[in-house]
Amino acid sequence: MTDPVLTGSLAGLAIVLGLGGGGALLCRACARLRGRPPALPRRDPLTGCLTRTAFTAALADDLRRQAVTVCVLDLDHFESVNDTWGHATGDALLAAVGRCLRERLGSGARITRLGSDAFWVALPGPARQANADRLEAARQAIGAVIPTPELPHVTRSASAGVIHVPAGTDPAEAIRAADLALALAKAQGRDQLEADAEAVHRAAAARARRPGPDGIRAGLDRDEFTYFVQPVRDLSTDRVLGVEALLRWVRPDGRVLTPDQFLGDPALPGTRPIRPPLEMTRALAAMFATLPEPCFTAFNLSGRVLRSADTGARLRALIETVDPARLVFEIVEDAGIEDDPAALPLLRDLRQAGARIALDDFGTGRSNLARLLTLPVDIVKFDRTFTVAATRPRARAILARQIAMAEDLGLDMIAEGLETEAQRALLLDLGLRSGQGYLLGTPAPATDWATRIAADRRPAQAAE
Ligand code: G
Ligand code: MN
Repeated sequence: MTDPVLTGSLAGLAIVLGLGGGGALLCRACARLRGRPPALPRRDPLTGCLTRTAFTAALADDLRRQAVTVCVLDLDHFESVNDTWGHATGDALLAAVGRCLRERLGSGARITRLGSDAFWVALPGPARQANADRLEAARQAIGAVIPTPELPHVTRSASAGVIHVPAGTDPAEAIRAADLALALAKAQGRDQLEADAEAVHRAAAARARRPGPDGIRAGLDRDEFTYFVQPVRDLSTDRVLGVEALLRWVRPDGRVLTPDQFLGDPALPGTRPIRPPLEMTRALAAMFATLPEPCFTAFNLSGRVLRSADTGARLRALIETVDPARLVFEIVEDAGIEDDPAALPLLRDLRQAGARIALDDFGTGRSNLARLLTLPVDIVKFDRTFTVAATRPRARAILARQIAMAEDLGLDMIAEGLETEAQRALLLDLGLRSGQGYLLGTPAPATDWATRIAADRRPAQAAE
């Protein structure tokens, strides 16, 4: 394809002369004859923006001389455009977005497109706030360039991360900071621009403190990851019905880290699922399935875990050795099962075998009524926010309706995050029978809880 916006005299000549690929070849040959390297395209043919090489060179040059506002902008849910409407439509849309950014930001702006739907923008100059305002105006204008009638159901928004850096900053470092700002904008719900340098600074510091992939791998090699469990109890009798397995990293210095401490925000890039060895998972579930009165073990299945290639084989191996009737799989909010062709059949198989599926954090985010339509579910776990809010009449009204609905659907229910006796009384009053939370037991090493539960049960059995 001939690039209509090639700069450089020889390539330009090829276009003027109407020469196609052969012309370009000819010109490259002329350039070699004249002892000059061929002119490289400086612009991306699709969007008219700078090529990445040209952008990087310009940014490095700007940063040698002055302060620069750097922005990483990403179209929200763009993958769905290519999937639904085809790549030609996706390309047209990107071209329109590129044009929009170039027009709005003017000739002083450096703009390049990365891979597919992300753009880097650099605005040289000291005017931090004015630059951020221009970027925000451009970001907001993007929605309007996406042709509405032709493309129904397309998200017309973009997220952006912005950082203002002084002269002398390493260009790669500036981009990294803008990327982090973008991750924050996405984590806060997309369709927004994040330019709070303080917030970016805090996120960068938190990330630096967090062990990286190498540290996590080393921890896995040293068997430092283990399961804690937290009991789920009958709210009236306190009988333990089962336990939820919670992954913990016990560091050599004795500190116990929770997944959000060692993985960070799941919305931030670079997090990956961590799974203890299958044998550990089996041993844990077997421990509780073989207590005097067996109880279930619930495992959390995040989207990342569900989408991992070997998860199906692991879970099928698990139900071969542990009675599936003693297993619960909790689907957490970001699970993205609808987007994964293997996940739904896997859940159906597990259920067919007798395991139960729970919807975790029910009532928040994407863990909602719509999911009951698409997923095979046996249990809903009401999010902690309902337990906390249960003192308020409005929250009680919402909860009462949800409980009635879950009853109609034949679902079991567990209330999460119980911390006070007052909450227990309110929830019992609403008809909830099972719960979990610090009031009923804190997460602790699995053997501690297995010992306690077994001890609680023996006298009761002896009395029978
Ligand atoms: O989303 P999920 O239910 O899987 O979250 C379990 C997490 O909730 C655990 O890490 C546990 O430490 C925490 N948790 C358990 N009980 C309580 C509670 O009563 N209050 C609060 N704030 N957190 C709890
Ligand atoms: Mn859970």
